Amino acid sequence: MEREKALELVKKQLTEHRYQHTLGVMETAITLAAQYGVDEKKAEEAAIFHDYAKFRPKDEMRGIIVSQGFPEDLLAYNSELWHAPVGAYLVEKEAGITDQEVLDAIRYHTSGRPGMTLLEKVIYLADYIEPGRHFPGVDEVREMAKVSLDQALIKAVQNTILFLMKKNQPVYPETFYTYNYLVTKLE
Ligand code: DGI
Ligand code: FE
Ligand code: FE
Ligand code: FE
Repeated sequence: MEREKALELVKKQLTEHRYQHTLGVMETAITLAAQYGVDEKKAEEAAIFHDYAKFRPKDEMRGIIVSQGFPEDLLAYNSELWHAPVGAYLVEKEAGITDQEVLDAIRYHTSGRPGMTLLEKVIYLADYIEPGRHFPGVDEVREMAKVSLDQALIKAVQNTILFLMKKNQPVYPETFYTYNYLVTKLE
């Protein structure tokens, strides 16, 4: 889909702040894609749509997770996790995106997954380091991203887990599996 058309569709789904975040993820994802040999058009499309479902009502998201047979253990964890798989579903249904690699990059942008593709890594990382992000440690990850996609990704996943644990929040198992996969692979 053309960038302008995709942005028009997604803008209607988001707040202005979240739309600006999306533009940041788009620019960052294209840069990372070029740097690490990933299809730039797929990176652009996945980035534009990655938070498509962010503001859907919880009841709607819960219903989609159940009816589509998505992992129901999601329902026992933070509802912030739900917009990723639900987004992949709605982007196909409502925006007509059919590229499974793009849809998977949306599906796994919050938890990652073992065996994640380069495109999935690019979207996860772009979401974490886009210029609008200001949390502690983000500059270090931005610097690492210039050198190693995997090292930067490990740091991002690690920071996310530590952040949740410091707040006594549960961590979704898939997030731990992603971390274990990334560090085991590098040994
Ligand atoms: O949608 P964004 O805010 O751009 O970013 P995101 O989709 O990466 O993450 C959304 C939220 O999900 C973020 O506030 C942290 C939370 N989160 C990420 N991984 C986990 C998680 N929450 C729990 N409970 N467990 C996780 O593993
Ligand atoms: Fe998100
Ligand atoms: Fe993220
Ligand atoms: Fe995001």
